[in-house]
Amino acid sequence: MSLSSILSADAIDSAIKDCQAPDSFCPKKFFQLCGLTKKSPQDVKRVFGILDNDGSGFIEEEELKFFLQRFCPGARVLTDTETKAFLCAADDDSDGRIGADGESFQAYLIYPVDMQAMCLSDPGSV
Ligand SMILES: [Ca+2]
Repeated sequence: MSLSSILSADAIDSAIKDCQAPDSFCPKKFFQLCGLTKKSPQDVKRVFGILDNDGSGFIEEEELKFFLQRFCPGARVLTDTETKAFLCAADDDSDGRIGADGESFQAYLIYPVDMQAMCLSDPGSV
């Protein structure tokens, strides 16, 4: 199981390219660009499972850091600022990780609330 069996390579590519500059990563935009927001809840759950590299049922800070590399092995790691903003945005019970069972992950993807405000300042708006 890999992300490329769920998402198209082209979409992943454009999502990765969009956030190549450090601190330009916006999770909501990334999920839109890579096509995940159009996927079924089952597919979103599968993606969650891939991002949860150690199978703990949660996406921890350390796993979030390598988030982009799960999509594309040559991608950069997220900066501390990006990791913390991502975590903060999707961690709805403030336990320092995203989970369980992909619920807050899905809620974040499908029903984003005030996510624009959570996005890091966008230096070169695309
Ligand atoms: Ca984990």
